[in-house]
Amino acid sequence: LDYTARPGSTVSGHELANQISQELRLGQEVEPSQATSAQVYKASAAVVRRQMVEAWQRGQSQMVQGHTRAVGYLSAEYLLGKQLPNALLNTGLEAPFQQAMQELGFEPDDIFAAEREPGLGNGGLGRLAACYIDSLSSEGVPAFGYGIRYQYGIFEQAFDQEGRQRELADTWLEEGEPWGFENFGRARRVSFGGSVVAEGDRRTWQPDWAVKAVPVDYMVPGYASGRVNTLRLWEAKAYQEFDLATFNQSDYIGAVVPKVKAETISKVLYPEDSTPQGKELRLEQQYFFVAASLADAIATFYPGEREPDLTTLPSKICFQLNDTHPVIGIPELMRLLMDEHGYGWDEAWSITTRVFNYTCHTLLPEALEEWPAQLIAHLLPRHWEIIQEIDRRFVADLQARQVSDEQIDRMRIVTKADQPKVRMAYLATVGGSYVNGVAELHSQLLKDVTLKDFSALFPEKFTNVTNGVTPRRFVRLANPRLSALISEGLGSDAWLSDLEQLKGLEALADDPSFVDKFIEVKRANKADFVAFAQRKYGFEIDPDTMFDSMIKRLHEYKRQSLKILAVIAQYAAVKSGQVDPRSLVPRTVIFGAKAAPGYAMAKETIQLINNVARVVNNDPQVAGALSVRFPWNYNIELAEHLIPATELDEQISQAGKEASGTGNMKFALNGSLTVGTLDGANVEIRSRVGADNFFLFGMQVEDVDRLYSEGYDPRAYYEADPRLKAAIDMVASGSFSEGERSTYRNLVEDWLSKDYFMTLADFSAYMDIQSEIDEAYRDQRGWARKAIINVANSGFFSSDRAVKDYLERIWHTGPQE
Ligand code: 26V
Repeated sequence: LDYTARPGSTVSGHELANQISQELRLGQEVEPSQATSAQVYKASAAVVRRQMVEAWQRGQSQMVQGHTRAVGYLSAEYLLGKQLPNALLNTGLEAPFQQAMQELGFEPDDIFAAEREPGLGNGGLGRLAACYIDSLSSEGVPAFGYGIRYQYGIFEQAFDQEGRQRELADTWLEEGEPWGFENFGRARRVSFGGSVVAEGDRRTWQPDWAVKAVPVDYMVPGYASGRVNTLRLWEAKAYQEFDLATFNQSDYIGAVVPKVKAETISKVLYPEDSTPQGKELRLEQQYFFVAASLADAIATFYPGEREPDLTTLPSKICFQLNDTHPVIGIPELMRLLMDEHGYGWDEAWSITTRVFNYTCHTLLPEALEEWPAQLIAHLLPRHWEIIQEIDRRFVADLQARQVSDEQIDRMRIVTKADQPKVRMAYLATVGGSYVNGVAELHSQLLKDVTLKDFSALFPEKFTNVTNGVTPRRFVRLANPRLSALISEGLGSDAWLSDLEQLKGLEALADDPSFVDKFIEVKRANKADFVAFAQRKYGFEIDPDTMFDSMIKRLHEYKRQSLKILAVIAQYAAVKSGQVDPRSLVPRTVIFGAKAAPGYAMAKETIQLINNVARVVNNDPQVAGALSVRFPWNYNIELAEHLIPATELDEQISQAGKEASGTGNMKFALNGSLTVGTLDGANVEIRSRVGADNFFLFGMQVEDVDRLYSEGYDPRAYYEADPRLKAAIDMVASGSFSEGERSTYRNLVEDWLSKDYFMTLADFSAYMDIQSEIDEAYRDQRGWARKAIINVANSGFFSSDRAVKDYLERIWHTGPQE
């Protein structure tokens, strides 16, 4: 055992128990025998955190003194999930903790349950950031995660009596939180507004208001790597928290107005995950965390230097822009270099373009951020000047390359219009070294469609890094039974830091005793989920049904509609007597999804799913054959319970719309089979696990393009497939709204007249593949064999591999030397 690789593993269970007791007595003034789970959790977190401090400090000083380029991951979102189990695993303290809890008389699961998960992200993009900082530490790379410490994370979802979504504030900080360390000594001033004044040939920004950015530092322990990096999340504070003069005039509210205004910046995560809405506060959030982070990185690598040689910055650190949200960092670094450090444009530009790289996470044109120039000019006048200059020089460069005026207009960073806009994706492409998509297909479509003009002129900038997920959280912690079986099958647990080793399981797919054990693991995981769902949601789920899950944000392109229409069609076929329910493979169809609060169509879909569940689950005619469950408030905790129990995973987006997907990877690694379209990373999963072990259906990108250009008429599909007609008619006639025909009017109208994502066109193929799936499932050992082959061939989808790809292709750095 390499003890330095596991900072806590020299500690015995007894010592750990003593430390936790001490922390309870001295830190919380409670006798261990009297302590609540919440108190034990808090004390345990403090003790575990202390175990990491030494490795953390060692890593920090090696980074600053060493010559290994660090990575600064700039992301507006980190969807972390619970910290305690992960910290215990990565530090080697799992077993001592079990012993300590036994000694103190507590159940570890009760202690874990006391933690509120930090939901500081919307979905895939935020969870990816969390996986990448885990892998960066696990690979021993000096790195920072930079972001915002939202006081309220992604909203808590509830359903009302009618099955509609209600949003409640996520009060994760309500009782404090033991992991973050408020590092007041590293606070930075972040300014806004005002104007630009010329002094000779220098232009400087005279802002008119500012907030204090205070970092809250989280340790990010690597898995058995001995490295602990920092996730630095900024919180906004007022410089003058309280105006005594105003208070003394009895204006008690007025006295705290500046405090409220400043703190608003880090108050809440925007819950939209696809359609940016040009909100001033959101731009303030973006600039706030990026400006603080850049200044912090410079202060870290040039400590105490008044006139640092920033031409060396690219050898110290590079910044990854996680989507366009932090792209304002490009003009901000230009401003710092020119206005604060006296560099000329060319030198500043050379540094800037070598420091930044950009990852695009979408293909939906409406999801690409464009800020009204007026808003930028008002909030960040100096940045607006710099952006215009970047644009002017870029256009001149294009002209020099003989690019046509028409193409130049398509490529401008600042659009030519009465109300010009700044296209952040273009600014990122021009202002950095590399642009990458998040799966092969997505990167190809970026080059061919979304950023076509750019890739034609600057092909060397474009690359792909297929997403990955951390096997520690999503296999080892979420699925201990499967993990033990994998380690048994492979003869060691080395796969946890080298996931391609899973390949060794492939031979065991033909070993009957291994297959039996695999089936037993899934059965036990299903039983656990049944108990969890009973406890948490009051659901009565039959474990002897196929668990068929679709968990992801609710979005039209992801096509939860397709799934629910197929369920309704099946139900309608039973009701009309066409199908004998006893002939069906019994299924529990499980949805998890949050809709953006302003997304009407998505909310109507949620309401429909809930009401289909109500009707179907209460109909004795389908009892035992079909049920629909919609556990509310889908989050990391629910994912960790549901994924290991799932047998069929739904990845059914319209081809060419899902950039990658990462749920698909988590499911395959946990031994579910996928039903999916050729979209995002599904393509790569299928090619690795083999066509026989993946349920492919539906149109491909070329079919979709052709159908758009021919003119798509959804009604023709409705008329052509009686199963589809029956399903839509059932919705329209009020079967899921107690006879009220208007409840789902928008949905029905959209299906029949627009259906932009071609749900109806893929319906028949989807129904047909579901029958094939039923047939495959009847052969339980054959199904298990396919699932084992999925696990064995999904090692590629580790975030460790993804991070290594970034290191090699984009960051050009590696582990701390
Ligand atoms: C956009 C916006 C717009 C303004 C409001 C807040 C907000 C937050 C996020 C986004 C970007 C959404 C893009 C996104 O989440 N993409 C997902 O990224 C995953 C990780 O790469 C990928 O697996 C999914 O396919 C992709 O949809």
